[in-house]
Amino acid sequence: MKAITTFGTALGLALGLATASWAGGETPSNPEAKVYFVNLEDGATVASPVTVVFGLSGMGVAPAGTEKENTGHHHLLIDRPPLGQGEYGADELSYGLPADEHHVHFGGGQTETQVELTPGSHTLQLVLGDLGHVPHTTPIVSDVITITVSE
Ligand SMILES: [Cu+2]
Repeated sequence: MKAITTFGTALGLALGLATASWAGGETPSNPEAKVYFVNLEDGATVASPVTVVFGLSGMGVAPAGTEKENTGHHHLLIDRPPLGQGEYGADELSYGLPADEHHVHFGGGQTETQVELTPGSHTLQLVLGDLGHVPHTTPIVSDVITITVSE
């Protein structure tokens, strides 16, 4: 993932494509599709580990690497700007999401997880990625929610 991202960044700079636009990668989505948090609401107070259940309508879940129309796998963005924003926002839309503590991939096709979060306020966002971890065009993203983890 790191290698792909680095290559993508270099390519983007070389071609002068580092412009921010609300487009994703080469894989088309169903623009009507929705990804959402099933069990968490914006403003909720929860205990860690936090169970997060991913909802998807209008498209299907498939493991990473699966070439099948109208499918993707879930990614959980933790404590970072909304998809497409921030320093690498344009790159991640075109070249894919990194894998680190702020970007958790569910390439096995999982539809829920448990995350350990420190007490305090955290933001979460769900993003569907294609077989190569790149957001679709149109990107399928949830609202960013803010939750509070109790002591
Ligand atoms: Cu991924």
